[in-house]
Amino acid sequence: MSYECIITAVQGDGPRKTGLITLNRPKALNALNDQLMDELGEALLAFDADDGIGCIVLTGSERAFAAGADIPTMLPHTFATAFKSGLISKNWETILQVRKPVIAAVAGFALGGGCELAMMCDFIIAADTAKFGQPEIKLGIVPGAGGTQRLPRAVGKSKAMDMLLTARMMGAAEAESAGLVSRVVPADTLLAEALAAAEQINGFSGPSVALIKELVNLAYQAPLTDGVNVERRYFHALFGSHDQREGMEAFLAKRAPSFEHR
Ligand code: CO8
Repeated sequence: MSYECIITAVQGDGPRKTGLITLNRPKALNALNDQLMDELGEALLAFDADDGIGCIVLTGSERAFAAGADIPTMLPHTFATAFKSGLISKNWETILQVRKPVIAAVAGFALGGGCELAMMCDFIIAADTAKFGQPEIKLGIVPGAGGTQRLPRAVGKSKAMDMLLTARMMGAAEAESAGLVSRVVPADTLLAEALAAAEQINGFSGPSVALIKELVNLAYQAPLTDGVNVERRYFHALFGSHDQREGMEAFLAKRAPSFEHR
């Protein structure tokens, strides 16, 4: 598949590979327009449907993961056209349909819709150059892809209010201490670190991986007791899998497991 606003590649040496998606509108700091979001949605669903892919890494350039939704595209809209068209691409939340882990590898700016897109990934590995922010207030609008909802859940109310109301950017170290990103690495090792994390996940049993993703996301939606009950059912269910027996037998035999993702 050839795209104009993203680049896709398959990476890795193991039996399950990593789908790598690179946002590629360098002149606009990877601003997220309809075409880019439609291509991204298509690429994400294609990797999700491919049994040879275990994990997806989403990245941008050294200068920007993405500097937000495309401002020239938004400018002419009225309330009526924004509402009717669903401004902007229908594919803004396709990433939430993906059942495989999606790791954001963020260097440079992740602003507005770029920060929201990174927060829709399962975890964020940041380069020490990363800068996160929700500067929509400077444009006379509010975030539109979950920024006011996911940022407080990630960093707490006070810091989220500070960032959303003052439009200040948060550097990588602050983002890590606030819990927005899982780790910070030197910029020149960002992609290698993200691909290594993906490779590690690719080696585990696919059903375990998919269910852990589903369960952690459930922690943000369900009351604690309901989440724990669902977790217990999935825990029991995996005793019907090949990979449970293989994983435990391999541990006791002191050998590496050979998972078949079933
Ligand atoms: N949209 C379009 N083009 C952009 C964007 C953007 N968001 N950001 C930067 N660019 C372009 C600039 O216009 C410039 O283009 P040109 O060279 O043709 O003039 C080029 O990228 C380089 O940018 P700068 O010259 O400004 O570079 P600087 O290093 O001086 O500054 C910044 C970098 C700080 C990132 C600056 O460009 C900036 O502030 N950008 C805007 C950031 C912003 O406001 N983002 C939020 C946008 S609103 C949003 O994301 C809402 C999401 C809603 C989703 C709803 C889904 C349903």
